[in-house]
Amino acid sequence: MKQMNIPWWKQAVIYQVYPRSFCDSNGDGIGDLPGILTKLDYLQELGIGAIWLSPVFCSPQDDNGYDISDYQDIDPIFGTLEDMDRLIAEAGKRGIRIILDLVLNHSSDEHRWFIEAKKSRDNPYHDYYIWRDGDGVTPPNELKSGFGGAAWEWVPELGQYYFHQFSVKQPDLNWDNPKLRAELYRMINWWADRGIGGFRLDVVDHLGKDPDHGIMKCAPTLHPYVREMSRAAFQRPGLVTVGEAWSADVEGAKLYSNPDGSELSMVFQFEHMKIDQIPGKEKWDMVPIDFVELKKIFTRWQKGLYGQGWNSLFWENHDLPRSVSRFADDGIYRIESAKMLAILLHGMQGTPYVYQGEELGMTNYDFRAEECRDIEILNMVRERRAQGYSEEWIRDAIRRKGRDNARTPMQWSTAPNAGFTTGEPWLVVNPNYREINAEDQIGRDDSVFACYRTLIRLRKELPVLTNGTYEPLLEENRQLFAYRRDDGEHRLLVVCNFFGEAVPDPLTEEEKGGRLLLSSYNAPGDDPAILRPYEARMLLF
Ligand code: TEU
Ligand code: CA
Repeated sequence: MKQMNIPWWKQAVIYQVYPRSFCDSNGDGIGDLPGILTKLDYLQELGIGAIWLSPVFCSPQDDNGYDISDYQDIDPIFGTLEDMDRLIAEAGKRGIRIILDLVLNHSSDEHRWFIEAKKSRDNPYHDYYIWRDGDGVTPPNELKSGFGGAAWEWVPELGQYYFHQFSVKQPDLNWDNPKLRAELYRMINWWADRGIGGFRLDVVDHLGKDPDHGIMKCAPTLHPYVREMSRAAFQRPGLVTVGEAWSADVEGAKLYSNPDGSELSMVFQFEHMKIDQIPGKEKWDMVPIDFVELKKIFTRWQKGLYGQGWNSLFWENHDLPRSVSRFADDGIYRIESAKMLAILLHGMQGTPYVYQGEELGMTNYDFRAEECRDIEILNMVRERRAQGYSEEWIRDAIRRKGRDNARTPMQWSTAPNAGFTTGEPWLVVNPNYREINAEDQIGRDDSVFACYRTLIRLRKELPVLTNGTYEPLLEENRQLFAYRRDDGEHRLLVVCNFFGEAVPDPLTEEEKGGRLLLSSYNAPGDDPAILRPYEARMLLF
């Protein structure tokens, strides 16, 4: 029942692979491309249309590959260019496209361009980066790096500072230099010619900036640059592009995802991900989730982009904690609540993304600080210790928000190290793999995996999921998340109990006559007018 004239990515679900933690083929403890190749059948069984691959380019791995030293080669820890070609081909045979993760805001300080740029002020590559004169004592201004400390690093040989929004090993590229931009577009086309199906653009909102005026992102140059890049590299049939934009609001997203195709296919926006954070503070400084506000955020995006843009839908990625631990219950209702989150999100309009292990209901891990590997966590620990925060506070912050929660190795089976590696894993394996693993879940129809598989299939079969309007229901209800979709032919009703207490269902009458497509429970309850803890229902009319 494929609809004509609709881009594939409006009916597909995209699966994010964090290569380091997915599957290790050679026992060095680090996941790699040959490892991914052995899991393509698993992904085909799940039904996904594309893999978004976190960076596998050459990199000193200061930020796990988000610091690239060669955009046109594969880091030896992950494999070779031939492995990538094989991955493209083998995935293609299974109807799966490969989406690469382009980090264009910055490169590694070990990139050839930066090594050249540092040699002298008149080196041809000098202007590929952002330099300001100085005295080595007072940086050009107060701007801070995202990973702690000043955003300016002194280079004594040049008598200049360079600008870096992330670590010192991630110098910002100078997007105001047309030569640099052209060089990046050439590189993107080189990958597209190799058969790459799309690109995820890291921190796309940072490409336009004005550091002299304290502006790190969304400068007036931003959208012109994105449009130029789109004209130069993205106008190929079927190519999907998704920008990561923490700053995006609905109006901004309409530009990025303009249906005229002038910029990108869609952006990741993070409003729902900032909901447990004190405004203006860091992600570690948390407030309880305002559930009614959470619903309003989804409504604003669903209605705001309807017909005027395109949403991406996600609960997780490699920077975020596990959704079942953050928004639901990773204890006794882990399975029901993981399914509830899935049904809730996958009933909406947009392209859903599943982050590896989310389809199994993988959970956060209670890290000791010494077990962490992420540069962001390590910086936070250093800073907060210096500020006198207690060890208990720090550990709790890591457990709730640390990026390594998402990066513990994929839990394949009950074999040692969850079947991820035969060696020593680069990051601790969550010991709950004995209970939570793919091998156990693939075969059963009551698993979280089975729920995701069904949702992915439904999206291909039911046009209302792709095209239907979105109408929020019970907006002020403090426990239920409910909405209706309608495409003129079918109606879809999604009703979710977002919490761990049973609650009367005010929509019982409305549900009559609908066909239950999917529920977070395997069997109906005694009283259909009661929604059990984390009970979710998706009905078709
Ligand atoms: O993340 C963008 C970003 O702004 C992060 O600092 C984000 O705020 C943080 O991870 C939330 O915990 C992207 C990548 O997704 C991330 O992995 C990289 O570290 C970062 O860019 C730098 O490339
Ligand atoms: Ca390996």
